[in-house]
Amino acid sequence: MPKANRFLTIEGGEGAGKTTLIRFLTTVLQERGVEVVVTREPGGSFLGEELRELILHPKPTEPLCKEAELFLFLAARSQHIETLIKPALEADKVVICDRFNDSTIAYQAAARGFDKKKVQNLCDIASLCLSPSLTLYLDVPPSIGVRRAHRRNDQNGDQIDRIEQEDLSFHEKVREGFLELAKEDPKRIRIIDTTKAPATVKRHAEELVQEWLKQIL
Ligand code: T5A
Repeated sequence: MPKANRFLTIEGGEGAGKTTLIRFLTTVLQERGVEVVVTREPGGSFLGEELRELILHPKPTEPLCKEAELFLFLAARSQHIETLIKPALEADKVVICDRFNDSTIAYQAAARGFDKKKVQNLCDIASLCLSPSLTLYLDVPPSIGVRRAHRRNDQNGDQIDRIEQEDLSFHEKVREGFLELAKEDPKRIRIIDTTKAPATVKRHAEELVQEWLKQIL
């Protein structure tokens, strides 16, 4: 496994602003002459994108049980690492990944109710023990984030996905799960308040990433 110090993950609940921020950070890094690979979970490989569709927009004929959901996320991750993340890190590129193991802990353990330690052990297996050296957790109350995600879907003509459809209490548990992870590992997981104006969010994220670049380049 390559050194993972160039591996950056962006985490958050629904509509937290991950996509928006990743676009901005990619530009910041490229302007510094850094080669960047941007990817997402579930997804990032052929199998991962197929699994994404099955997980987020399954055929209505058969509800997806939570155990199958957990293992599909993990399967997508292993394939993603083998085919895209590992080769990019080995080529000394910076990899920015939209979601990774922390999402599985927040969604499948904290919100779906699986035992956290067991899910962490499964994540270690699925991710070949690869861990990011910096994670930006974008924090927003679900009442705001879900509204933003719905508005964006309406504007883009996108369908609301299976997990976005969960009720607010589910998304509150996801948020608590992320905040607990950030408390446990404050050096790696940095919290950014995305109720703030986009310019403020970008400035905070850029400061953290510039600091990180000093350590990894
Ligand atoms: N999942 C994933 C699991 O359950 N387990 C796992 O292990 C993994 C890997 C993936 C789903 O799968 C689940 C989690 C998810 O439910 P996704 O597409 O990655 O789906 O997740 P979403 O949260 O749905 O991501 P979105 O793409 O919908 O939201 P983003 O990217 O966080 O938000 P973004 O940037 O599109 O912004 C949303 C809207 O808000 C505006 C933007 O312009 C946009 O319109 N916005 C702001 N508005 C005001 N102030 C700000 N600061 C703003 N920042 C952005």
